[in-house]
Amino acid sequence: MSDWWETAVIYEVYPRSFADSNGDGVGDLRGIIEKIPYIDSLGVEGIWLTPFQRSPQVDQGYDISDYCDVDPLFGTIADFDELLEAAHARGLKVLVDIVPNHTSIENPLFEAAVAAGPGSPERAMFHFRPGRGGSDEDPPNNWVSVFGGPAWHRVDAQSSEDADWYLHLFSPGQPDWNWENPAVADYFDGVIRFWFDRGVDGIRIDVAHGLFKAEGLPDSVSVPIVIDGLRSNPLAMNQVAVHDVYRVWRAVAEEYSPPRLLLGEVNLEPELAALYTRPDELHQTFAFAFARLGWEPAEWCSVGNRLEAVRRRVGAAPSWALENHDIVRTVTRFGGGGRGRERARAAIVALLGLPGAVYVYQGQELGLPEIDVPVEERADPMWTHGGVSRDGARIPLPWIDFVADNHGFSPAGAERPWLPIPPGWGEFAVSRQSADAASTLALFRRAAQVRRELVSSGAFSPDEGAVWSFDDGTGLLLVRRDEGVCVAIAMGDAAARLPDGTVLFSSAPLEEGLLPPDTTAWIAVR
Ligand code: TEU
Repeated sequence: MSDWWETAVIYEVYPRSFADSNGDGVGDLRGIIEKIPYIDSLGVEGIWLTPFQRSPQVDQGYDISDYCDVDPLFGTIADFDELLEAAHARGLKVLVDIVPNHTSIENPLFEAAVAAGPGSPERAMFHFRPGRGGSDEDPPNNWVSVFGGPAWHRVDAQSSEDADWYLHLFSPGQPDWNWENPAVADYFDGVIRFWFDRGVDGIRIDVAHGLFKAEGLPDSVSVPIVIDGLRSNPLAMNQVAVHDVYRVWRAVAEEYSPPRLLLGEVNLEPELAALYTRPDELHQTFAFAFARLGWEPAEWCSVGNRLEAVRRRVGAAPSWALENHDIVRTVTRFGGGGRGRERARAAIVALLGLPGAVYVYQGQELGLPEIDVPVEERADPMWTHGGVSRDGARIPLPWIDFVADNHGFSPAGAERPWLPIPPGWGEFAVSRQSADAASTLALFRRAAQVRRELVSSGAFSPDEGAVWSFDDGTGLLLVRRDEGVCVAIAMGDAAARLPDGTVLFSSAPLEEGLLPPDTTAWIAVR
């Protein structure tokens, strides 16, 4: 028997930007409840909700001050229960985000730690250290934060008695937990049980490769690796002890019936991420090496084969994604304009044809482009701390064509949305695309439907393998699946000859055995 998540298509909802029911310009849980029929109409198996827990919103909710409550900005815990019930009534699974690497400076435990002073047991739940030689200016070590700038913040620059700094791998509003302290593990045991007991089907674990830091917090001797503006410090991530945490969490997930899904955001190369899906750890991790790629066929192919080699060794199928709230939208990454849109359509159809789970980010089904948000409107702390702005992938969804009421994102008379809606957004509106058989939304719905039929007819085995190949001459990328289906993507500038077989689905009409450029087809090859 395979588990539901092995072949599921999951829709990522970023609550701030999905639907605003109360007119404050920020999306909320009641907005999501109203749109559950829409999510269901996409043909997906479930929803992943990014953080809506209590938070001062320094990092749009990834700075959680109470892990077991809903932020008033998004609603109440009763709203959450209603959302869960409404989703389950339609057979949709619900995943919530858990952020175990760091918390918020407004977490009462952190506030208590600050108040208790240097050397206290309260401070031992975090990483407090005096500056180098007790210095006010020189932090305890040379680590930089993922967003930029030092990874340390002085507790109280005014105090002569308190020389401590605290560690924050992300913004200063997000102090890191000290996972060496068993009290932290106990606290999170309570957190995951709280959500499992409420009936959620699984959790997405933020920065799942974080948690532990190298012993003694030594200076970093290498320059951090910077990918898309994010700094990666090997001493601060991927420490071996983190695996013990997931062994414990896996046992907890399996106390429930049915067992709850553990999905890790492990932003590491496939061979390292693989360790997190050993049989007694997480069920899935995102295929990150793939998620950030541009329209680069040779790269797709080599990453695809590396992920396949890992799958064969470890057993867990990849979880495919090309977009999320941190990544530039595919339409733009793949070249922008009409061609970028065609490629984004080809790409999502390609993902839906692959074995493994598929994660789709809200708006991807509408072909939304990345937006260059005016500097004075940017809200992302990564931007404030010197990195790139991720706001352009977080613009509120356009539900209706009319400009009024923020394109239907908000009710009548609402405040302006938390990020400005760009001119022309109505072109992408759900109402408009629902009525157009040629739209990206209509294509997505058809592809998800055909995938679902193929899954139920047994054409997607959860332990299925695939071989990726790319022909530079023809521009054709082929993914040959064990179950006799081939995913073909024409990634070059000319049409490519299709492999022999029956076409099961294509992202655009085919001509005489030829796959036009920027098109994907699924072909039954036997
Ligand atoms: O992003 C995680 C993230 O930025 C890391 O995986 C990073 O790429 C890695 O540590 C570099 O080594 C998540 C959320 O998706 C994002 O929105 C948050 O800002 C971030 O965590 C902090 O909670």
